[in-house]
Amino acid sequence: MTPILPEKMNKSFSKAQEMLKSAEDIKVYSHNDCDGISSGAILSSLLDRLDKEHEIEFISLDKLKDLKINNELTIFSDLGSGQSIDKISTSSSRILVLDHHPPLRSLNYNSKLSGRFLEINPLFYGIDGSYEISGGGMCYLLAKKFGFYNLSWIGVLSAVGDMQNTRTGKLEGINKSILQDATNHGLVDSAADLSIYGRQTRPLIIALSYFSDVTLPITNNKTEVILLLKKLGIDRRCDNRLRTLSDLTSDEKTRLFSELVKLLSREVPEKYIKYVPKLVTGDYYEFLNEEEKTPLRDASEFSTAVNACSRNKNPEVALDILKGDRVLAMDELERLTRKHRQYLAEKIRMIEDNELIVPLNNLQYFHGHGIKSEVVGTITGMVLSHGDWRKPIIGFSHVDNGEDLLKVSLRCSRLLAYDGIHFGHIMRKIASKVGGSGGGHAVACGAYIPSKNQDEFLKVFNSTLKGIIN
Ligand SMILES: [Mn+2]
Repeated sequence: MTPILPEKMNKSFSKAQEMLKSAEDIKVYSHNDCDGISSGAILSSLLDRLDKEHEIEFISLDKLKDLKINNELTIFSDLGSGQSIDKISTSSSRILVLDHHPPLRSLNYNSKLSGRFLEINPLFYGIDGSYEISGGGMCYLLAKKFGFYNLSWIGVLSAVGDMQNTRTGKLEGINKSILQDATNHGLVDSAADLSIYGRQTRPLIIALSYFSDVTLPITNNKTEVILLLKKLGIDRRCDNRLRTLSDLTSDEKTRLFSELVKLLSREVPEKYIKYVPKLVTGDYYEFLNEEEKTPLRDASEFSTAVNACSRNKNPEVALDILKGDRVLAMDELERLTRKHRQYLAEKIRMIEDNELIVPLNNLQYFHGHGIKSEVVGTITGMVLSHGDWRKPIIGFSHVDNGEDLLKVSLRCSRLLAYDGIHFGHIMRKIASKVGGSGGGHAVACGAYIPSKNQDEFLKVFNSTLKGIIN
């Protein structure tokens, strides 16, 4: 059963549709992550098609409070609900918020404001904003009102970019109906598969060595991967190139699946064994209009590419690609992702060579001296496999804007989340306890805290996890 949009929510989208129709000068502010950039791409494509003059800007959450409203209509996408944007509204302003993060205001808040203010948030209608719809999904629902079903594939990308498929390995709720629009229009193909990152472009021997939820003999060890593939009778090459997951036959995949389940079950504590199959299976989403064996063909790989742009302060490149540029922007994307990969490899080597990971009883952490705060999260995730997968890992890095702020990132094995721990919630509580703010997903979250409170933060975090971890 695919869910139908609640009638009241549908009505709100009709109102939003009217707001768009009657405006001639529009400004869009969208979040500068994969979901936010996808949101911006959907809105910008929609406004192009409606022949509406518009400008689009990608911003981080802390920038919202300083904005000045001076366009006829201002749209906030994938942000706004958690910020006091009502404070920047004026009697002549018209504001539309399309967000899926926990709202500060109630559904009827708009009646209290002098200007026009419409906020649409799934949580007003009992719909989960973490797993059932993303910011891009909200923007697609508006585009759908105008009949633009062919933007649905970007709604799928934004959900994957926002990790909304991580609870079950599939898209759920409204995300599923967006996927259905995309498959019905021949834009996306999806089916169950092994969930190994890099389906289209990453050679299997590398993809398998990056498996990091649990440290296995093959983790960070290509020689072991080659032995494993040999044992399973899976060729690692074809037509003079290395094979990727998408090259495997279903027979080969079945063998690989059983072997991974066996390896994992040997390694994890008893209580996790029931979650093991979930670690190695998940649906893939393939964009049928993209060339095969390119990073744009697979939703997870596409979202990495979008993130590479945003983390290198170049979200416009991703926007151009999402809006259809496959020439100039592609060269720039190629350059950015290469640079991004080199940077990550260099920093991971630094962490390893200097043995920067410090173990505490219930967590482990490192101080990423000189690591850009935009990528400390990515790096934290990648060094998890060099530490102890049973504990979460926290990475710190300085934010270079003069204020003495630390960016904090946490990553952990999905097994901890399957077992019921939500680190995003824990992060939010502890960050605010030490004078910062934060939150996020169950297995990937972050915060900003005052540098001087790093020790306090670690102490509280470590003691909070006592009895929860292990
Ligand atoms: Mn989002």
